Parts: sequence; structure tokens; C-alpha cells
Amino acid sequence: MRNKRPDGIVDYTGPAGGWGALKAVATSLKAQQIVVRGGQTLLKSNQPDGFDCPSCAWPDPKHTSSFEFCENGAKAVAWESTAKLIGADFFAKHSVAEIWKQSDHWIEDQGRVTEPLRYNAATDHYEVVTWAEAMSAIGAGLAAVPDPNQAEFYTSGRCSNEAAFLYQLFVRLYGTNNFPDCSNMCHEATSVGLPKSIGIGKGTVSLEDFDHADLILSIGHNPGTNHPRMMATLREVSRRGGKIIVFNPLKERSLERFESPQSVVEMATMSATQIASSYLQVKVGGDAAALKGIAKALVALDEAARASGGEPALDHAFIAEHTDGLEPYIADLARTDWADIEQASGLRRADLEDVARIYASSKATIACYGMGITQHRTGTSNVQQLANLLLLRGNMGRPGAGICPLRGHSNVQGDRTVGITERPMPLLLDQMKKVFNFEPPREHGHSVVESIAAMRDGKAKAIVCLGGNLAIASSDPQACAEGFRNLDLAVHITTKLNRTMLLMAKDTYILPCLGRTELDTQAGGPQSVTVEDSMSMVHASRGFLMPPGENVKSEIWIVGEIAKATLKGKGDIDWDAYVANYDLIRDKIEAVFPDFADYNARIRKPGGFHLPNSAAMRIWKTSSGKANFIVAEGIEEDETANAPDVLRLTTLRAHDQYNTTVYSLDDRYRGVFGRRDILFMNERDMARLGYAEGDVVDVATALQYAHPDRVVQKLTLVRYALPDGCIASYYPETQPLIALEDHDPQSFTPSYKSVPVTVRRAGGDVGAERGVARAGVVGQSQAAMA
Ligand SMILES: Nc1nc2c(c(=O)[nH]1)N[C@H]1C(S)=C(S)[C@@H](COP(=O)(O)OP(=O)(O)OC[C@H]3O[C@@H](n4cnc5c(=O)[nH]c(N)nc54)[C@H](O)[C@@H]3O)O[C@H]1N2
Ligand SMILES: Nc1nc2c(c(=O)[nH]1)N[C@H]1C(S)=C(S)[C@@H](COP(=O)(O)OP(=O)(O)OC[C@H]3O[C@@H](n4cnc5c(=O)[nH]c(N)nc54)[C@H](O)[C@@H]3O)O[C@H]1N2
Ligand SMILES: [Mo]
Repeated sequence: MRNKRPDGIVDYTGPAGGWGALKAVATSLKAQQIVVRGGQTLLKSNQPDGFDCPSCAWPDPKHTSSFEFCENGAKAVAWESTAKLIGADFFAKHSVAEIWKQSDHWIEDQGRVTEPLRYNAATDHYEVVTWAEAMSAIGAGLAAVPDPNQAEFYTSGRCSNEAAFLYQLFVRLYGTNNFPDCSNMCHEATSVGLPKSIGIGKGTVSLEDFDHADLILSIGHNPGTNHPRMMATLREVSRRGGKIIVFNPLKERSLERFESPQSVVEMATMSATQIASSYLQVKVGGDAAALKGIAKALVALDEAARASGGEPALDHAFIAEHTDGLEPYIADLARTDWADIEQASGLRRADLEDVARIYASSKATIACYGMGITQHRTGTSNVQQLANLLLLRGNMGRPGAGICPLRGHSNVQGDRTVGITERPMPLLLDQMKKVFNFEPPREHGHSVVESIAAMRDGKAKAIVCLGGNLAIASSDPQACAEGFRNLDLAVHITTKLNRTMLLMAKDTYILPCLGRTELDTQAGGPQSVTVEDSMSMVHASRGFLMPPGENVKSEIWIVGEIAKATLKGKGDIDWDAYVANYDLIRDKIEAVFPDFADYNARIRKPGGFHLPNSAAMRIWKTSSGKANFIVAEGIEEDETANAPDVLRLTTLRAHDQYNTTVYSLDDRYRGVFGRRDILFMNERDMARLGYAEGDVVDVATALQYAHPDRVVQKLTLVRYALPDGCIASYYPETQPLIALEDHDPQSFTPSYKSVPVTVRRAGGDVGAERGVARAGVVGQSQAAMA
């Protein structure tokens, strides 16, 4: 018989979705004190005349139903439209030092910021200032930075196309391409990898393609939590007999079984739909090897078929007409040993050959993937290997087939489309020059990792953050804390307070902004913004809730005011006119990006419009003019791969969190309640290393740039079905383990999903008090930053 499980840990035996999901919606609305207001809000999310749900970037179905919201969309909306507000009283009562001692959950849960604030170092309090005071100081501060390349301009992916476009116009007029953004920590491997493979840095499928696919490869994403509306699509594929093959080190419940809260029958009968037809528990970081294995097996099938006169496994006509580089690619596969593939992937050759056989018999395949693919040292080549696999069978640019990166933030793709990029293409800059009549900077700017390094090393002097929680989301909290505290000026445009805003520059401002759900009224009347989803659909979003205070302004207004105060007429832009009427911003977006032709007319139609996707039309905008097979060198991520006492840690989102926003301490589908200070490990590894479930351990970095304080302390071991040598814990608590240098060399994406670590019994000497865990709260980064 098994021992009693640790506090808060249970065996979760139900499917994903179902009544549990509906109950969770009610609970989160109640917690934010908006039972009625929130209920109404939900009905208008992802509707033709409503607002775009701020949670994820999964597209809306053609026939938007009023129930097209999900449990986690409900949490995001409730969190934003909360009745809790903080203004002058709150900041007079609490010093920054006091707020610092609270958990990240507590800090954000205080509610919406309602006044512009300036930090007073003499009293250690934020104090209310007028907008005019804030703007003139911020403008003077930015103008005082000696070289524009010493200022950083961060964007998180919730901001609209209009805000992002105006922001990049301002920043380029100011004189830099320093655009660190959340993409750099997320799908940068897609943005860097896919253009070389297929000539465009985004996915090629539309929602309708899922109706025509007979095979979905689902790799390294957890839709039941992070893209819940995708579950309806996967459920449909499964119910009509399509196959879904999952590659994930963890058994994620939603990928096993799902009960649709929108299906009367499943809800009434408590029945569920099986999702995965095969579930392969690849090792953490083993995808590079697994993908090579499948391709190798597929090539072998093709050779066998050719010898016996059977049906070829490769689409030779497509390959000949549309691709380049097959020979070196196949030569590399031939050189790669099965023994090495099995070792690195943790999967058996026979299983990978099975996948190849299923793939060879599929008429149309879609490959979906998320952070399990991109957040690795091999992230870029992982993405390219997925493209290779699809190209082998011509699964690109035809119905039911293609590549589907699951984007993160609800408008992270749109922000990139309209110019938030630190490595701009010459064409973008030429267009900006033509439309706005100035010479934009050509030199490439900083990504997240590069900007944190510049701040840490004292090279950067100022930062503006358009949303997000950069110092907590980034790797290396030690470097982030040092970096922010080195600055002369930090400006945070935000809905809520978070820990990044407690890392004080010489001069620090918090500027409160409207959320998606709220009415945005400017001189020209009520305004809509636009966003682009994961599948390149652009549509309007209009909030209707009353703003939380009259000093809460739209992001677009705030960007316009900062631009005016900083540029003092440089560039001759009429910022007030753009802010008064967002149609005028869209006209300029259209002028710079011809794909947005008829922008204002087309977003007034329900559902919006689709941006042309060259690869989906089999137009390959690569240097060769063809789609390219790209060889991935090797199959191991780093030098620690085979060290016996080194475990590979992956960092996950719990079910009740949105990135650094922790809604509650539960992770229902993984059976974790009321705590986050845990480390998932399989029972074989526990036994091998001399532990039992419930033991408390410290985790330390195993890479060469380990510091003695890159340690996360006091995590409780919880058994979980993981491959040998692989462990998992929560993001962002494990951030102190990830050095800034530990990233994909091509895309600079931090290697969040593959951290080589060692584990030891808690209580060892790690020097100082840094890294001390506070059970149940987000205390690790906080300690590392102290
Ligand atoms: N409710 C909610 N929705 C969200 C978010 C949120 O935090 N909460 N975040 C948004 C954002 S910004 C993003 S980017 C997306 C993220 O969405 P996902 O990509 O689903 O993100 P994660 O939870 O980080 O983990 C992905 C999955 O990868 C698996 N995995 C870990 N390591 C590996 C590996 O080495 N190989 C493979 N094959 N799999 C691995 C994990 O077990 C997990 O199931 O969701 C967006 N939507
Ligand atoms: N270890 C580890 N680290 C990771 C990841 C991981 O999987 N593992 N995932 C990475 C990924 S995929 C991403 S995208 C990043 C996320 O990085 P970020 O985008 O920087 O982080 P978020 O937690 O989404 O930001 C939340 C904050 O945004 C602000 N906010 C919310 N809504 C709005 C709004 O409408 N307007 C404005 N101006 N502000 C708003 C609030 O202050 C809130 O506290 O984290 C990355 N970090
Ligand atoms: Mo993301």
C-alpha cells in the first residue's frame, strides 16, 4: 500500500474540462467580487461586437457562439475587471519595502492601479502625481539618455496592434531598435526558425484546416490549461476518427481525456472524449532526437516502398518542385544512430517507427507545438525539424495540413506583425521611412536577454515597459534585479502592480492603463483596437465596462503623451490626431504594411480578415525561393546530457496561473492544491537517488556558469509519471536556476524547458539567505533578488 501523499497532493482521476471547469469559473468571478458584472463580461468575449479575450491567441470559430469562453478566459477577464482598486490610500499606507515582503500573488491581487505614481526614495513610497508631471519628467529622462541605444523598450503581448505600432514609431524616431518583447522568451524560435525553412515566421494553418486533417501531431503544449478553446477542436478531430499523437514528458490530463463543458450529453452523462491516440513521453529536451527518429524511419519506409514497388512514403513531386536541401538532410539522418536517438529521446525505436507509419498513411497532417519545443537551447532547430517532417510529405500549403505554433499572449503575433522587433527587416524600415519621412535606425537592437545583460552591466540607462512583468518572466532574477536597480529611469505602463515595479531605478513611474474589457473613449468618440490571433486573423476588439478610474488612460494615449514629451516635435507627427481617432493609426499601418489593405473597412465586418500567408499559398519567401530542409546538428542540448546525477528540469505553468500572474495556488489536473513549492519526479528516480515522496529538497544549477546561489530551496518531491532523469516544477519559482547565458544561440530564447540541475536534501549550505523558499508563495525569485 502507498504512503499518505504530501499535503495538498491528490490523485486526479477525472477528465479535463467538465463540471470542475464550470465550478472554477464561478469561484474566480466571486473572488474578484464581480459576480454579475463579470458574468456579463464573459458573454461578450470573442464575440463579433465584443472584446478579444485577453487570455490566449487561439482563434474564434466562424459561428461565434455566446458560450465560446473558457475557464481560463474567465479567470483572465475576472482578474482584469476586478472591483478591487488601488490608488493614493494604498500607496500611502504601504511602503515599497512592505509590499516587497508579500507574495507575487498578493501584490497583483490588490487590484487595479488607478493613478499615475512616482517613487519617492526618501519615504520609500510610491506617490500620486499628475499625468502632466509624470510625462514631463519621463520625457526629460528619456531625452537625457546619452545614446538612444542605451534605452530599452519592452512590450508584453497583450497590447493592441494600434498601441504597438505607435510605440515602435515613437521608439524608432527616438533612435533605437531596442525592442525586447515577450516573444523573445516564447516563440522567438518560431520567428527565427520558420523564415529560413518556409519563408514566413508564423503558422500556416487556419481553423478550418482542422476539419480536414486526419492526423494532429501535438508536441510540447498543454491546451487544457493554456489554450482551452483548442480542446473543442481536438475533441472534434478525435470524435470523427482523426488521430492525435502527443509528445510530452508529462501525462497532461487534457491530452488524455476531455469532457466538454459545452456538450450537454458529456456533461449529463459524465462521459469524456479520448484525445490522444498515442501518447509518447519523450524526455525533457528529447524532441530533437525524436523528430530525427521519425524522419529517419519515414525515409526508411520510403526506400522500402520503392524497392518493393509500394506506395512511396515521401511526396517526391512536392519535394522536387518546392524544396531545397533534401540530400544533406537525408545524409544527416543516415549518420544518426538509432541507439543515440533512443538514448536522447527516451523513446523506443519501434514506437518512433510506428509514428512514422501512421504519419505515412495520413492524407493531411497538422503539427501543433508550444513552449515544450521552443524554450530549449535547440529551440530554433527543433522548429525547423518539425517543418522538415511536414515538408517530407508535402504537408504545407494544402487543406488540412501545415504547421501550427500555439502563440502565447493574445496579441503577441500582431505586435510582431506591426513592427515590434529588435531585428527589423530592411523592408520594414524602408516602408517606415517612406510613410513617415525619417531615417529609422538600421542597427539591430536588444532582445530580452541582451537588454537584461546591458542593464546588469550598466550599459543601459532607461527602460519603458509596455505591460508585462519582465524581471520575473525573464531568466536570471539575480541579473534582472541588479539591472533594474542600475537604471536612471524605469517606466511601467500597467493595469496592476507587480514585482518588477518594486525594483527601483533612480526615478521610477507607474502609469495605469485600460484593459481590453473597458470602454476606451477619446476625443473622436469610443474607439476599437485590433488584434491578430494565432492563425493570422485580424479583428476588432471593443471593451464596454466602465474604466476603473478617470485617471486610467488607454495605452495609445499614454504612448502618444510619452512621444510628445520626449521627441518635442521631432518627426513632425501629429500624435494627438492619432490618439483621437484610431482609424488614423490603422491607415498608417496599412500604408506601411500593404497586407492590411482596406484595414478600416475590413475590421468592421464581424470576424475580421485573414492576413495573406505566403507559405500557405506555397510561395516560399526564402533566399533559395524554395522551402528548405535544414539540418539540425547533433541531438543533445548541452554537455551535461549524460552525466548520471544531473537531472533535466522543465518549468511549467499551473492551471491557475497566467504567466507570472498566479490566480490561485491550485493546479487541478495535476492534483496539486494550495501550494506551488513542489518538484515532480518519477518513483524510479526517487528510489535511485535515495528519496521518497514528500521529502524536501534543494535544486541547484549544473551548468558551468552556475553560481553558488543559483539554488531553489525546499521543494517537496511529488511523484509524477515522467521519463527517467526528468523533473518538473513551476514557472516562475524556478527562475533563479536559469542563467541569462543559458539560451538558444540562434533565437536567444532562454532554455526554460531544459535546465540541467542536481538535487540534494534540503538544508545544505548554499551561502547567505538567498533563494530561501517560502512555502506556498512565489518566494524564490523574491529571495534571489533581495
Ligand atoms: N491559462 C493560461 N493560458 C495561457 C498562458 C498561461 O500562463 N495561462 N500563457 C500564454 C502564453 S504567453 C503561452 S506562450 C502559452 C503557453 O502554452 P504551452 O506551450 O502549453 O506552455 P507550458 O505550460 O509552458 O508548457 C507546455 C507543455 O510542454 C511540456 N514540455 C515541457 N518540456 C518539454 C519538452 O522538453 N518536450 C516536449 N515535447 N514537451 C515539453 C509540458 O509538460 C507542458 O505540457 O499559453 C498562453 N495561454
Ligand atoms: N521559467 C519560465 N519562464 C518563462 C516561461 C516559462 O515557460 N518558463 N514562459 C515565458 C513566456 S512564454 C512569456 S510570454 C513570458 C511572459 O512575460 P510577460 O508578458 O512580461 O509577463 P506576464 O506575466 O504575462 O505579465 C503580466 C503583467 O502584465 C500587466 N498587464 C496585464 N494586462 C495588461 C494590459 O492590458 N496592459 C498593460 N499595459 N499591462 C497589462 C500586469 O501588470 C501583469 O502583472 O514569460 C516567459 N518566462
Ligand atoms: Mo508566451
